[in-house]
Amino acid sequence: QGLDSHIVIVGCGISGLGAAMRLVQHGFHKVRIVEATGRAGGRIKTTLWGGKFVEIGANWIHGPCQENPVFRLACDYHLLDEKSMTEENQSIDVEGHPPFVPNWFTSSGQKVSVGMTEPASMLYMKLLQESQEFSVEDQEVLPTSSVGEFIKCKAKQALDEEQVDKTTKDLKQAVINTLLKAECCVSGTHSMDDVCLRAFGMYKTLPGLDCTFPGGYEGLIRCMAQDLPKDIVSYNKPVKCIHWNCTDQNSSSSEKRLPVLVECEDGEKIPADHVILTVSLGFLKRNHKTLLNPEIPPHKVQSIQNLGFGTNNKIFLEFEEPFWDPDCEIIFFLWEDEPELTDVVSNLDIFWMKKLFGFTVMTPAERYGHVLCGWIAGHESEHMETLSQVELECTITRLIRRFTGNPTITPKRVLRSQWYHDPYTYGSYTYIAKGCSGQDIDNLVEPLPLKGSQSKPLQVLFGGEATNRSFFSTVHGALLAGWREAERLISHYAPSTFPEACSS
Ligand code: 6YU
Repeated sequence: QGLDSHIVIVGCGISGLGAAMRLVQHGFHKVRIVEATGRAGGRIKTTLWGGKFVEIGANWIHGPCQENPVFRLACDYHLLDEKSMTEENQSIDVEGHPPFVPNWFTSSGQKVSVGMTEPASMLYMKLLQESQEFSVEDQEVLPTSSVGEFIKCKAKQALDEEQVDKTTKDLKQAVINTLLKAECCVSGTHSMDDVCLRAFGMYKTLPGLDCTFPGGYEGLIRCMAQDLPKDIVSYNKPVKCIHWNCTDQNSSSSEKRLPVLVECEDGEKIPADHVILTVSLGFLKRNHKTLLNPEIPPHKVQSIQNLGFGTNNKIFLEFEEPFWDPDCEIIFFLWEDEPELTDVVSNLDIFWMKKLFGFTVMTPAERYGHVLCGWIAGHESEHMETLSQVELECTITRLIRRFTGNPTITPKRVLRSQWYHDPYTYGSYTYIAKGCSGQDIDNLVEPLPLKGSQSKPLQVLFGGEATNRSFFSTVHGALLAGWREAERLISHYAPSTFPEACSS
């Protein structure tokens, strides 16, 4: 009888697709995915740019090892290159920070040797490591409430204690500022001062040296979609409101028996026994008041508001010739005029570009040519999205000329992502904001109606990247969250077969 349940999945990102695959594999045959846009993948988005595949959204499989379900799927679908699949690659453990070979450039147009930047980089990495070691369970009073304050406070102490000249000290401070801005991109936050110190260790890294998809991340989405029954996804169908605990007077008699009615923007109302909601936390923050009727209970709303959802964008640049070393994998820009330890800029309109910490080099060059991927997080990134293409190109060109000291260098092509202004995402990914804890994620996950209610259970379930306690902000976190909610329904209807409902 359970297999006849009508299940609507809202959102065709990897979480929604993963939930659908799991349900269909277990015999549920009335599963439908409703997607607001005209494509599958959500924040996995590959585009062809000048004849090359570039990733507008997710870039890497973070921690490609057997424990990572995205890696396993990608291997099964033969989407990775040989090197990424080797035992050796899977066993390298870099704890989330791949050891990219760097080139450092300063705002006065100098290239600085790695030897000169290394002491500050090592101090920074040591402090970052320390900031991950506070335990969520530990009740001790923390030195600061945020990761940013902790790193800046400790770094300042270390720099003050050192007997070095002002130039050396300023260079070290500039290195730490650049690495803090890079960390804003990793965490998807405006400032590391907004990221909770107590919960920073909650995010778990997996072994394996991060790898990419030679044919684009979206190839994974295409393979997953092909494994689903035809026409299971309805595209260009934004959901307006999910009516739950529902006794809609206007519905026909057959619809009346179902407790949920999914109202779409185009007027269609889809009756359902269960809905799995996989929209981004950014979308929920903006729309939670109207997306569910009755409204989401106050403690869940509080957690939606408290958890962080920030912006991280990319700016791709293509050059005729590289200005970086042949072995360079990452380029860092050092601003020499910042008077203090900081990861934010003072005037967005004028100085937004100071937040761009640098570029990763797209490798191998035989595949990409000479392409860099710039990274910029926070409100500065949101501001960058509003600029015209011409203004963006002019500013970026000036920036590159200044840092390389080459007054004629010009990128051939510039392409950016604009995740904050995407009306079905509103940002990039989740972070655990100051004052938050894993409890906020647990609150978000809690299905509706809440436990103890007399109504039909499991009417609205919550998936998506933001609902994964250990792997929020990632593709594998999103996939596991989709599977978790599918398994919640499977075990609801066949408790003896699936005693463990929530495994992630
Ligand atoms: C990863 C990576 N990566 C870069 C950038 C971004 C992200 N991530 P989706 O949003 O995909 O799907 C929801 C769907 O719902 C969508 O299709 C909507 O259109 C639809 N929808 C919305 N409203 C609707 C409505 N009303 N009706 C119907 N449909 C509706 N992850 O593993 N590797 O390299 C990166 C990166 C620029 C933007 C990433 C990366 C994040 C993933 O992309 C993201 O989590 C998943 O794709 C989300 O899938 P989903 O299905 O949940 O939602 C210590 C500590 C620090 C913690 N962080 C460290 C990890 C670092 C994270 N790495 C990120 C870095 C990059 C570069």
